[in-house]
Amino acid sequence: MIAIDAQPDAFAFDPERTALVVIDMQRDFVEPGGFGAALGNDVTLLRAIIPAVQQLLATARAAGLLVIHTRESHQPDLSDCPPAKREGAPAGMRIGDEGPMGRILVRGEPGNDILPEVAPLPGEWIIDKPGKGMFYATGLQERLAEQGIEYLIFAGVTTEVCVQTSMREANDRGYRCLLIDEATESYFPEFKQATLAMITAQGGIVGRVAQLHELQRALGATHDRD
Ligand code: TIU
Repeated sequence: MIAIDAQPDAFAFDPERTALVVIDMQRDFVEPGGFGAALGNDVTLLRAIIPAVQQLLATARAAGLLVIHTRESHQPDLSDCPPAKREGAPAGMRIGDEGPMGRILVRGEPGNDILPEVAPLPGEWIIDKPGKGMFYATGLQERLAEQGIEYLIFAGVTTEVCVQTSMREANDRGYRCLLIDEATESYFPEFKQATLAMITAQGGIVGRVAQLHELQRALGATHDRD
């Protein structure tokens, strides 16, 4: 077991039973001209975490952790997209509508791809999820159980939507969860800070939060590894 400094207190984990989960680092959320930008968001905030996610991936890969990437995505016929999930956005910006990078949040469209800078390597898991959380309708829990995974380290976007939802789902399923501060971001900086505060309040009610260098030091990586 390894223990690292975290908030509100140390996060102890066994690397052999730990997976890194990178949530939804997709072109549609992070690139200019994508879904996130079309909704009026400033994507430069999200792009700023790309180096940290790259370093985190390098650290996890070097340590032999299971690496999992998720994508928020739907079938082309939208059979896995409940009407309630489409209804909120203005016409032309709904899931399945034609956007600047193809049909919004539809599997196989260019915008649905993971950013090339943080692309999965062969053998890493890619989980397509129709919800904000990574367990809903994905079969992930069974796959993690088969691998004996008990600890999950989180990164990705956006902190208060898909990252937090996935972390809460994981916490309810008994996983011990850690979020890496520099490797997650929101379109709304105050929402990120509020989310970190929510996660770590009440003795770490949803998990723990650590700085990237704490994990790198524990796993024997250097700070600027890429
Ligand atoms: N991945 C994810 O967080 N999906 C979202 O829709 N996030 C927003 O902040 N909109």
